[in-house]
Amino acid sequence: MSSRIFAAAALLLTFSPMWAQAQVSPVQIGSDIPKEWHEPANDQDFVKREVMIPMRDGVKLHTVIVLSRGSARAPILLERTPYDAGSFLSGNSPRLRDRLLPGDRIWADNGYIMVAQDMRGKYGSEGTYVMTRPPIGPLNPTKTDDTTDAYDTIDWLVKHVPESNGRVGMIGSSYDGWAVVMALLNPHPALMVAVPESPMIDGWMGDDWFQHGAFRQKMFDYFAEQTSAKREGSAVSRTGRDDYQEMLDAGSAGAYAAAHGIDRLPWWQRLSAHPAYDALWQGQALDKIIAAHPSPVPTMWLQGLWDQEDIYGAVRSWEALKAKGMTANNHLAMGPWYHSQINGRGDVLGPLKWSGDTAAYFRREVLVPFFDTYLRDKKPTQPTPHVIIYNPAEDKWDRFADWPGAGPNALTPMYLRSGGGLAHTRPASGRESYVSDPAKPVPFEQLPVRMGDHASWSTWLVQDQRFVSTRPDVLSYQTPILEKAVRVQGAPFADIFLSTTGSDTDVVVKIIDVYPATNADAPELAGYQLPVSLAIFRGRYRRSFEHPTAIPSGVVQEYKFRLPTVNYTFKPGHRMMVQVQSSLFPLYDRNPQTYVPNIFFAKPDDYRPATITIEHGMSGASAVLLPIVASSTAAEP
Ligand code: PG9
Repeated sequence: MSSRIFAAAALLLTFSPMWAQAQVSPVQIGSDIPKEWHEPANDQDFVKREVMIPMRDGVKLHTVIVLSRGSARAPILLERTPYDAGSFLSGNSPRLRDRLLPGDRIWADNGYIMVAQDMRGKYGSEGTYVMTRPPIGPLNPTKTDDTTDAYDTIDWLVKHVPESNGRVGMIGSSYDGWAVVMALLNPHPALMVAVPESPMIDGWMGDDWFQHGAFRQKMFDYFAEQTSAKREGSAVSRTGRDDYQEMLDAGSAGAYAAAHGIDRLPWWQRLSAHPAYDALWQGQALDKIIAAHPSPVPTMWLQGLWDQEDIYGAVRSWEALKAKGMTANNHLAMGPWYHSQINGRGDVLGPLKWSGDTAAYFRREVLVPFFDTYLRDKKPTQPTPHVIIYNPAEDKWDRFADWPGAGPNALTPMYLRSGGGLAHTRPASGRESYVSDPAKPVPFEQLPVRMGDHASWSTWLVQDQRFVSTRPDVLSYQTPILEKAVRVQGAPFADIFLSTTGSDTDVVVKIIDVYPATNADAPELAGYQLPVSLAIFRGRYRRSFEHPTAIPSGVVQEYKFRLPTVNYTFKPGHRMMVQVQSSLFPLYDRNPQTYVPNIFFAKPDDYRPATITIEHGMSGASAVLLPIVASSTAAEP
C-alpha cells in the first residue's frame, strides 16, 4: 500500500462514527447515581444512623446516632441543637475519634452512644423554627415546645436504639444548653442526668441579647446567620474593617438593622418591640421557670468565669434551685473559660496561662464521672463536688460544699474616693465629673473592632483595660499596693450614686486586678489591668426593669446592680481597681442620654453629650460591694 493510501485509510478510521466501530454494547441511559450507596463500612470502627424521629404532632426531627462498633448496653448522650446535628462528625476517617471534635472524643473513648438532633425547622428537621421557642403557655399557644420534643425524642431513642442501656444524659452549650434546660421542665423518666453548659437562661438580664437592658449589637450577625435561612445564613456584610466606625456611622441599632435588612426578620421585629423586661422576657426566664418546676434529674450547671455570651444564666439557675431547697442533685461548675471553652482546650485564656488544660481536666475528672454515676451506676473515685469553681489567681480548682451566690455572706463596701482612691472607709465628701459623648463612646475592645473575629471576641473580657484607662471619660479608682491577699467568693455588686445632665444613661462598672509593674516571668502581664468582673446597666431601669423611667436631670440617683460571680484572690503586690464609664461600644448600643420611649429607634438628635457626676460622700457613697472572705472556704480536693 502506498503511503498515501495508508494515510487516507488511517484518517477514515480516526473519524469514523461510533456506530461504525466494532461491537460496543450501548450505554444504559439512566442515572449514574444510584438511589443508595455507601462505601462498605467494614473497617469503620463506628456505626452512624440518620433517622427522622416523629414528634407528637407528626413533625419529624432529623437525628444522627453514632456509636462504636460492638457497643452494647451503652448509655446515650443526647444533644439537641439549632446548629446542624450532622456537624459533630467531620472528615472521612474510618476511626470515630478522628471524626470528632477534640472535646467530644472522651465520650467515644468511654463508650457513649452520641446522639445529635436538629431542632424543629432547622437543617434536616421538619417544622417551623422559632428562636428559643418559649415554653407552651401564654407565649406559645401550640402543643409543642423543646420540652415535648426532648421528651418524644428520648422516648423514641430508648425504644429504637438496641445497643442502649435505656438511660439518657443530656449535654450542650449555649443554645444547646438552653435545650437541656427545656428538657428538664418535664423530663422523660429515662433522662437521668443533665449538664447545661453556658445555657441561655435569660436573654434580657444577661445572656446573649442584652445585659441589664443594654442591647448587644454583636447579635446582628447572629440574627442574620440564624434566622435568614433554614441552614446557616451569612453574617451581616461589612464595608470597612472596623465595626466601631460602621456602627457609629449607622446611628441607632434600629437604623443599623434597617440598613442591613435585619428589620425584615421576624425575630428582630419581636425583640426590638420589647426593649424593657416585659412579659416576653419574663415568660422565658428559665431560672425562674425551672425553680417553679424543679426537676429530680441530677444537674450540673456549668459556665465560664469570663463567658462573653452567657455569663448570667447557669449560676442564677443553680441559685434559684438552691433557694427552693434543691441541693443534693444540683451542682455548679465554673471554669476559667470563655464561652463554650469547656469543649475545647483550656490551657490559656487570652494572655492568661494555666498550669494545665483546665477543660480537659474537667471533662476527664468531673464531667464523665458525673454522667457515669447516673448512666452506669459507676461510683466516681471522688464524689461530684456540689460546687467547683476555678480560682484564676491561684491557678487551681476549688471545691465547695456550698456557695454563697449573692448572699448570705455580708458584702464589704470598697468606696470610690476623690482623687482615684479605693478604700474600706466611707468618704465624707467628694465628687468627680466627666463628659460622656455619644459621638465618642468608649470602645469595649481595642480598635479596630471586629466582632466577627473569634479570637478577639472570645477574649475581650480579659483584655488589658489600660487601653481605655487614660480616657477622660473613664474614671479609675485603686487601692494602694496590697500587703495582704484579698479573697473574694460570690457575687459583687456595683452601688453607684451619680447625676447626669441628660435624662438617661448607661453605667459600666469593672472590678480589676492590677498586676505588679514588673513581671520577670511574664513581662506581657506587667502592670496588666485584668477585669475580674464587669457589667453594664441601662439607667432607665434603675427602679424597675419592666417600667423604665426618665432620669431627672442633675439629681443624684442610685444604680445598684449585680456583677458576674467571682472566686478570686487579689494577691499581695497587686492593687484592686474599679473603673466607671458610660458606654461599651459597639458591643452594646449607645444610650442616647436623652430619654426616648425605645432606644432601638432613637433619632440622631436624641444623642447628646451629658456630664456625669459620680458622688463620693454626702449625697451617696459610690462603692463596689465585695464578697470578701477572711480565708477561702474551699475544701481540699
Ligand atoms: N450564645 C449563642 C446563643 C444561644 C442562645 C440564643 C442565641 C445565641 C450560642 O452560642 O449558641
